Order: sequence, then C-alpha cells, then structure tokens
Amino acid sequence: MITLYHCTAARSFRPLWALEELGLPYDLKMLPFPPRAFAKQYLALNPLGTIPLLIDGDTRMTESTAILQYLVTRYAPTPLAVGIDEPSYGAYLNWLHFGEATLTFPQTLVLRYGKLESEERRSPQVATDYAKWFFGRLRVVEAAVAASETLCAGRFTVADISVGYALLLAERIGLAKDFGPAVTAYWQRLQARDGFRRAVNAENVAGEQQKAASHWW
Ligand SMILES: N[C@@H](CCC(=O)N[C@@H](CS)C(=O)NCC(=O)O)C(=O)O
Repeated sequence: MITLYHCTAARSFRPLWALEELGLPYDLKMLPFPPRAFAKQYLALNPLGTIPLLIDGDTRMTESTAILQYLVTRYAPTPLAVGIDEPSYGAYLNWLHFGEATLTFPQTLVLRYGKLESEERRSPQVATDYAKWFFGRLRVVEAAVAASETLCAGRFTVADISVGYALLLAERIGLAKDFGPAVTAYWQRLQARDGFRRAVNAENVAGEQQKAASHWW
C-alpha cells in the first residue's frame, strides 16, 4: 500500500490528486504545517521536514513532480502519462517540471514574505515583486490553455496536475483574482474533475479524522 504524508493544500496535493485520478489505494497521513515545527517526529522519516513524502515499498520520494512521473510510469499504462513515442513527450515533461520549478518557486516567496513570517520579518516589496514574477511566468500557461483544453497531448495528464497545483496555491495566497481569462477557465475545468474533487474530499476527511489540518493561508 502506498503511504502519502500530506499537509492541507501543500505540494503533496499533487500526488494525492494523481492517486485519485489513477484509482490507486493509498494511506493518507495528515500533518500540521510546517511539520518541522509541529510534528518533529516526522523528521525521522524525512530529515528535510518537507511535504510530500511518498513511500511505496522500498521507494521513498520527496519531490512532488517526480512522484507524479513515478506514479504514471510505475502504474502504467494510463492516459495521464505521455509516452516517449508521442509527439508531445517533450512538451509534457517540460510542463510537468515547469509547474514546480518555474511557477511554484516565486509563489513560495509571496507566501513566506507576505504571510508566513512574523510581522517584523514580512516584506511587502518581496511579496509584490515575486507575485509579478509569477504572473510574468503564467503568461505561457494563458497562451497554452487559450489554444487547447489542456496543456499538451490533447488530453488531461499529470502535467495538468503539476501546473494545476500552482493555480491552487495561487488561489490560496490571493493571486487568483489576477488570472487571465483562459487560465481562469482552465482552473475551473480542473476543479470540476471527479479526481480533483475526490482528492479534496480525501484531504478533508483525513484532516478531520486525524485532527491535523493546520492551515497556513
Ligand atoms: N520541490 C519540492 C518542495 C517541497 C516543499 O518545499 N514543500 C513545502 C510544502 S508545500 C514544505 O514542506 N515546506 C515546509 C518546510 O520547508 O519546512 C516538491 O515539489 O515537493
């Protein structure tokens, strides 16, 4: 059985969503955020203290987009992956990693210096600058989803989960009001998916049962 360590609305939502889309059984362990402060026992499992941690037999992974790639190749075949022989293979890998490496990075600074730090350490300048940086980068998503329902391959893939999580995070930190029209419509389509709704429900149910949901927004 796959075990996923998760905090509400953290990057571990990517693998949670993928597990629901794939219909795989899993055990969801909820932690308060940040675990390094509020669940110190977690450091014995993941010395980084970061979320996600996915354990599947002897496999242990802590990078959310690598976990997406792992799940759709380890539990293949699935239309959620783009095969090496498909023309969109390169675009697929690019979007898959773009979601974390290019989009989520500036959001992290908006979150940290806009909300998480103590009052005296907050920096509206940093938060504003990195919000602008995020929107500059989001322009390529706006163009892609204005032209197509999904990012690549003419179907929903884990690349959409990777970028979709960045949109979820943007909403939680107050940036969604400035999405362009195509990204707004794309984000609505993603949220309407059964797999997305099941993931949100699983997060809520496990959070309630384990009394661990500590919200950071
Ligand atoms: N690149 C990693 C980043 C993991 C990460 O930084 N996760 C955040 C939550 S969204 C975290 O654990 N922050 C708490 C901390 O750094 O102590 C990924 O994509 O999974």
